[in-house]
Amino acid sequence: MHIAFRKTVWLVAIAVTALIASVATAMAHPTIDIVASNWKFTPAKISIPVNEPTTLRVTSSSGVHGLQSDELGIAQTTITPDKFQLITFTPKKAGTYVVHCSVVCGPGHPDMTLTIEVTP
Ligand SMILES: [Cu+2]
Repeated sequence: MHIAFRKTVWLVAIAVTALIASVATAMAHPTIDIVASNWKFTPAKISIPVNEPTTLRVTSSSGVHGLQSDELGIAQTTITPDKFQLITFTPKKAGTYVVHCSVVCGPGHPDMTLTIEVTP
């Protein structure tokens, strides 16, 4: 009886610790929503920490666009309307990266950028 009670307390303690750890992880790495449209990314600028995995959830509200960055380790991703895609990468170096839309999408394409600030 006494041993069973101690075992229960121990298991509850482990469960609470695991819950706190998973909540802390989720808070430290929130998924960032990015909406591409003709011809901008919204938000146009994001800030993320260096050396930590970051996940972007991208979609388009108008037109077909894309994201790609060798420097940041973002593989070519074509962004299409009504489809949500997850892009996970880990920036290795702090700095400000101006990532251009990687799909020729029309007259506003040359100026369509997403600025990613990687903080130390
Ligand atoms: Cu474009």
